[in-house]
Amino acid sequence: MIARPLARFAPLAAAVLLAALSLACSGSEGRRIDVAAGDRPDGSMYFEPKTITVQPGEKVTFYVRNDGSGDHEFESDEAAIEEVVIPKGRLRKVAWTAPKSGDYPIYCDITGHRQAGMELTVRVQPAQ
Ligand SMILES: [Cu+2]
Repeated sequence: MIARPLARFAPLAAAVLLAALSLACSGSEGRRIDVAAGDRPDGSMYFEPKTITVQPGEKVTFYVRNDGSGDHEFESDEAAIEEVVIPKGRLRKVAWTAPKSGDYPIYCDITGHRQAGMELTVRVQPAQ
């Protein structure tokens, strides 16, 4: 049995707990977006998916996994994402807040990689 003074605060405690839980789940990370980086036997390279759609001002965290045979990078001058190196076989989290509407490239800046296909497009647009 809960003592009366405590029972009075139970709804408040529940609300605080719920708020803390929802923070832990959606959190400051925002939406999780998985991205795979890698290369194929024919020498071509990729980011998957090729196109990602987000809303202006949306907070997201890219989970970039390097499935390739060497190091790769994840960056964008246009979208203000500083270079992050993802070693072979590793995962790196990149937190980012989407800018104003538009299409922004994200790419790997290691020599030859972008030309080999390591570029994706982030489309920033309001919810439909
Ligand atoms: Cu690369």
